[in-house]
Amino acid sequence: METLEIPEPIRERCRSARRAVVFSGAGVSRESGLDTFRGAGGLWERMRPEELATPEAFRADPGKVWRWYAWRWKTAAGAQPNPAHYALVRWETLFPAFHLITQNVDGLHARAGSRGVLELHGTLLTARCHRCGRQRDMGEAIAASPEKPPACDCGGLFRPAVVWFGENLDPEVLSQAQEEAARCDLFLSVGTSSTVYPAAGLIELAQRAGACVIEVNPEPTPFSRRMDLCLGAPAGVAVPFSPRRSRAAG
Ligand code: BV8
Ligand code: ZN
Repeated sequence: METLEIPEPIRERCRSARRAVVFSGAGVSRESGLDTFRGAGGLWERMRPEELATPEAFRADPGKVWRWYAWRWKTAAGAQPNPAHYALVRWETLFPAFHLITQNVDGLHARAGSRGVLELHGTLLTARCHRCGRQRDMGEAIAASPEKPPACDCGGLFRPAVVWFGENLDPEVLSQAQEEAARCDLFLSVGTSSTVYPAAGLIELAQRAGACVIEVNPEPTPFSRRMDLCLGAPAGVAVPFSPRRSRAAG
């Protein structure tokens, strides 16, 4: 079902929900002017992930990987949060417990005002030494060395503090995300192709927990057929109009 109409039984489940989880992906930032990864016009249409978003790629050509992330950092720094980001800030106040879990590395949820965002795939805003783990501001690192990754005092190279393919997610962030997905009663998946694991596994955890699971995406995903509701619209349109807990429901 691809509609913005929300059937009454789903509205009721949203109104009575006590633990809500939102799981977001690149589509949420599309209306801020940032490219998605997959799908029409996505970043991966022009380049292969294994050429850029892997530790092997960084070892083989650190300059190429650094310049790509410098470009993405500049694009993200110049972008503004959109109505979907702002609507999700309000979601914090609508439920007794609320968690925002994102695959995005652009920092736009926090810039909109969301608190305690669980960033599953790290952040583009921080650089980290690949050898000793020292961290510094990504913007400063790019300004100091725009063409190649700057060297750390330990002799290692700085890289973006994101999670590349083949790398483990931060175990604490992942386990908190899994815990919240497994005990929520409302789960909104928004702007994600739901193809990258273990992140996409959160949807299954919420389904197994019996949560009401809603997807917001103009295109179908591998999970669409198993959703309680699919809203086939851009995030900036659908999220602000998504069902909320009404005052009357207390
Ligand atoms: C790991 C960060 C252990 C950096 C990214 C199980 C099964 C199969 C494969 C695996 C598996 N477990 C692990 C794997 C391997 C791999 C994986 O998932 N591969 C897939 C692709 C087959 N996973 C890993 O490697 C993970 N690590 O498992 O560690 C391990 C250790 C050693 C060896 C093996 C395993 C690490 C994955 C982290 C990858 N990091 N990026 C960076 O950003 O550069 S991935 C990248 O995809 C993105 O950054 C993002 O974080 C992630 C998810 O993408 P989406 O956010 O969903 O974006 P996408 O473009 O795909 O979709 C956008 C959607 O928006 C579309 O559906 C579109 O229709 C929609 N849209 C468009 N406009 C709008 C919209 N929606 C709403 N509104 C709009 N306006
Ligand atoms: Zn170092």
